[in-house]
Amino acid sequence: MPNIVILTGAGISAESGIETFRAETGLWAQHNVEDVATPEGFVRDPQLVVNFYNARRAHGASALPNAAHEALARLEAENDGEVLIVTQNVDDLHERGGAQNVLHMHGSLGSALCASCEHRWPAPMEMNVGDACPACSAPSARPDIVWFGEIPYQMDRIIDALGRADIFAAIGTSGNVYPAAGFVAEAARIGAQTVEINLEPSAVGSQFDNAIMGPATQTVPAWVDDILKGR
Ligand code: BJW
Repeated sequence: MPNIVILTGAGISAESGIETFRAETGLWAQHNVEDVATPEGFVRDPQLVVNFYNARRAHGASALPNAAHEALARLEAENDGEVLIVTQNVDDLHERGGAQNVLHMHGSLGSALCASCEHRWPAPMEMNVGDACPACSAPSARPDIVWFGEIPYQMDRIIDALGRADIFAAIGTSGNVYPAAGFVAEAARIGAQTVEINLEPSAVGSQFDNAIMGPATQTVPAWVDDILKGR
């Protein structure tokens, strides 16, 4: 009955039709990251940023969870030990695939955040610049997304779970963004078995004990089967 922490990235949602960031034709090839994913970019041109996330919210709503999301939900339901899914993704495909214990360390498209009082509420499909906060009425709504230079959410809970993990798996993430890219080192330090599941080795691939290469919709269900059979 292993305790398992799973870190997921954009690659797990790629086969659901959601673009990754760093692929040749990915989101960062189409948009300047400084403009759309930093607090400074939001101050400079809030309309550009709100439009960027409105488009991704609409696209995400029409995507469906795939076999990899569903396999992780099955692992969560059937494993005797704890399973925590830490996702860097801002879509809700883990939840719609049936998972319940999901932590969105980089925020969620489905949530709005008040930049004045930090109140959160469900984001409308189309946010507008200057939307009023329902708690304090300030015209300070922003997408509830962790941009570069901001502190990822629930780090204490993540570090605590890593400290109890017997297995750490990173699925579909390029290992370019910290602190998530540092989780493998932290898990290895406390003696967890580590596995990378990806199309190709990530930037931190050499730090994992094992690697499973291939599309997530094939590799993740097979890996979950092996874990549940105790292999
Ligand atoms: C498939 C597949 C298939 C494809 N099957 N696989 C240490 C050193 C240097 C810099 C830093 C450092 N620590 C912090 C920093 C600064 C910075 C950082 O990391 N910069 C780097 C660029 C160097 N980090 C931050 O600013 C973070 N904050 C921070 O560190 O605060 C300080 C602090 C931390 C902790 C405690 C106290 C203080 C915040 C980072 C915020 C990241 N935000 C973004 C955008 C917002 C979300 C959004 O708009 O969606 O988050 S950036 C973007 O990258 C997004 C992603 O979540 C994130 C990771 O990308 P991901 O998921 O890995 O996607 P890709 O595209 O890179 O990779 C896809 C992978 O899938 C590839 O490997 C493919 O092979 C694979 N794949 N198809 C399987 N079918």
